[in-house]
Amino acid sequence: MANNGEQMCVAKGWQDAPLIDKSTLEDDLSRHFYYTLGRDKVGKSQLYLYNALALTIRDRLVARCRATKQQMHSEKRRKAAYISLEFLMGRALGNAILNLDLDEQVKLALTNYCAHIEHVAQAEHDAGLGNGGLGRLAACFLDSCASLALPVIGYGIRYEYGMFNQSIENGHQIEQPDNWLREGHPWELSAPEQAKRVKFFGHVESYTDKNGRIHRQWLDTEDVLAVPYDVPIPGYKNDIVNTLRLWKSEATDEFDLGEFNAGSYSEAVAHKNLAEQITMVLYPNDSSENGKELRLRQQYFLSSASLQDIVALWVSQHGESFSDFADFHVFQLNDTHPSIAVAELMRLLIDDYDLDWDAAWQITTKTMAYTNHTLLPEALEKWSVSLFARLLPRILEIIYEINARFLAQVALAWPGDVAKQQALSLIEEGSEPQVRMAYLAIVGSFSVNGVAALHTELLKEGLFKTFYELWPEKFNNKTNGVTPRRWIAHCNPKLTQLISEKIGQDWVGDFAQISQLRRYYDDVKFHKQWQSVKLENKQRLVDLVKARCGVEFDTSMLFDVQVKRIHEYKRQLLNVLHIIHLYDRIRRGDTANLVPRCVLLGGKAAPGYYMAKRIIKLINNVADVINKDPLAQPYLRVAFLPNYNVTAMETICPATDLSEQISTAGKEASGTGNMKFMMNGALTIGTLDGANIEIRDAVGADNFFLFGAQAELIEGIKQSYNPLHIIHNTADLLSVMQLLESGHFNLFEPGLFDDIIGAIKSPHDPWLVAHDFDSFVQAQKAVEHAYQNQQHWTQMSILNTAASGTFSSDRTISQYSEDIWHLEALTTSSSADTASSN
Ligand code: 4GP
Repeated sequence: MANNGEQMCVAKGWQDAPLIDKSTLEDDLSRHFYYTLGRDKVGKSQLYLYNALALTIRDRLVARCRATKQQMHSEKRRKAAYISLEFLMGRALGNAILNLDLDEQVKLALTNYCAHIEHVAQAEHDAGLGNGGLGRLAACFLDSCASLALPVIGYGIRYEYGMFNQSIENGHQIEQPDNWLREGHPWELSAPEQAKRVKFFGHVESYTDKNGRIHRQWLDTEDVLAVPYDVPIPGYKNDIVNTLRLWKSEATDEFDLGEFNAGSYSEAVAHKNLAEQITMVLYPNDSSENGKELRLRQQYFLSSASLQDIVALWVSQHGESFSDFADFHVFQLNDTHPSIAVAELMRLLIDDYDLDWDAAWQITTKTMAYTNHTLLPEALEKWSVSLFARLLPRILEIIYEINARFLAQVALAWPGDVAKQQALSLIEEGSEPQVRMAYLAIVGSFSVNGVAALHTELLKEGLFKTFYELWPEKFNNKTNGVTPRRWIAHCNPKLTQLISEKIGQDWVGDFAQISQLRRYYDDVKFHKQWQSVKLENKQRLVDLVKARCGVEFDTSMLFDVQVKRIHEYKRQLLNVLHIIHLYDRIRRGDTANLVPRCVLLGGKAAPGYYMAKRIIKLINNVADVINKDPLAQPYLRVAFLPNYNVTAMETICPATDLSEQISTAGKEASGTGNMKFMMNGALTIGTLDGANIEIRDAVGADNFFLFGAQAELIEGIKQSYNPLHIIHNTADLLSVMQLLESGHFNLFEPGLFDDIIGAIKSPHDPWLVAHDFDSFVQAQKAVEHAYQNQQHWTQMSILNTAASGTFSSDRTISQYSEDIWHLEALTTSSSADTASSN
């Protein structure tokens, strides 16, 4: 160290700086408010106060992040990289305050500004860098990795525009750009000196070196700079702060001066614009293929920059020997989106570091692991070979070589079976040949996992059957989880306090302990406390629904909620049919056993997904008719919450009584909303799909409202599916369909729902809406019956929370670490800061 004068000079005094204790928080806040931001008044939006507070908290994160990095890199240590095109982070402030245990100090410091944390927090924009489940899972995983002190770095894209903002106009979804960085993003720190160059276009040539070895060279490329922005990820009260590194694309040169001087201003900046386009916007499609060139560019940009980053760090620390690189690295590919990393790592090792094919392949297949998130065939990404050839010619060559060697293996396993070779080839033949990205991921990875038990089985039996026959050892299940920090401790403080009064506070960090709540199953006093927490949470949701939808919810009614992406397989349509059925009953005066309920739906539809958008319109029209009908008022209220996002869910799930998880069996890979609701004491009405099955097993069949066809029967049902027959033989459904077809919900918009009606009646309806209707209605009746006995309902609610221990992402991440990553936890020093503050 002594002979590195420069490093000494920069780091002096800070290298071993204390982690900044709690007692200076108040002073730091005013310093940032007055000096860093130059303010002396708190504005209406409290934006500056929020920024000052975020910077104050960030100081504490930075100090811990540095210490974590030192530990992570000081010795040879195995690390994981979680590579994902999506991280649906939501807001950072409240979560950071919780994890750093700064609640009290923040409250106190804010009193100087007559401000309250709940209001200040509103100034933060959601970091909506993801579409739905897959992106939010990545965010929960980062929290768990840090909380378990695991050396894991997240790699993603710093989209300028995240998930679009949704508003509802005349019942229709309207999309608006999500300019989330407009007011700055105080959490990130950029590191332009660590930027990487990513190649595109160009062509490939051979050259022979002085030893007579032939190499391939990717030449005349159009390079783009990847600039890292680091977001700190705090662990829960353990002083570990991991990093999420998000890449922003920039032009390698600001602009072409020659052209600029010649007067062609627009041409001069064109290159810059093209480069910056890559990370401009998140693609708003979940579970579906995209096929756009820009998307492939995003995928390669992320994969290349992230791998270069890791390889560069390795080389700087250990030189250019890669013999034990695979012992110290593992790359978890979040779905097929970054699966091009398989070919990119090969390219880096072979072209840049001179490894031969076999050595590079050994390393690649020992470091790559792939998670699949959906069974929907349309989500299995494919890219046209011609696009690949133009955009990434060297990568296509490598994919061809991987394929040739792989097909030789297939030929050995199934001699003479050409059909097998065609079926498994990484290249799908046809008039427009395609690269099958999921196959590339499977061939290049040592681990392939599904995200719930049923999902993994269905992958093995269906989508990836032959791969499973070839490599059964690669396949494993990792049932999803969600972080109890954000999804109870942060979003449901009242429940958190109540639970902690009973079983102590350790459950937040060690969620298996939540099962101790079972002891209070018969405790009537506890039931009352549980109910009053729910009531307060319901009031928060009532306020939100009133403010955002103008609909009056009533806390005394059952809160029935379905919030998630709008997708036909998730069957919001089935939910609407049930709502119409309830309305129909009210109109007929059949209200004897009707339990008054407020139904909330929310979620975004992919902008190009016609049916999903029509379903949103139907929900809104039905809500409108029902909410205006005085007959319905005492029994039924319906709202569609616009712009459903992470922050909205933080108010929704603590207030929910009934969680709707009603996908067609075999279609929802896992679900994670189902887990958030369960943790907060909601009961589930659901099909035997995804993680619902495990939820039901955990809480017991008596505490779960089951309905619908089972996955293994679905194909059989489809063979002779006759929805018209079902409709005519199910009085309730017939009546619902008649109401729908009469135009009752689209009086001035004739024909508006014809396509929806047609889909329900179609013998080819893949979602079997009509088939499951009656079973759904019966299960809803069981819900009503159960809700009438409030004491028993409360007991079931307590049991749901108590049984949710296994759905913590800490459990999931421990399994990833034990079975796939093989990481050793870092040393934590959770006591240090606490001691200094006391
Ligand atoms: C989702 C699945 O649809 C959901 O079942 C699962 O819980 C989640 O991933 C996390 O594993 N898939 C996507 C997607 O979000 O874009 O494919």
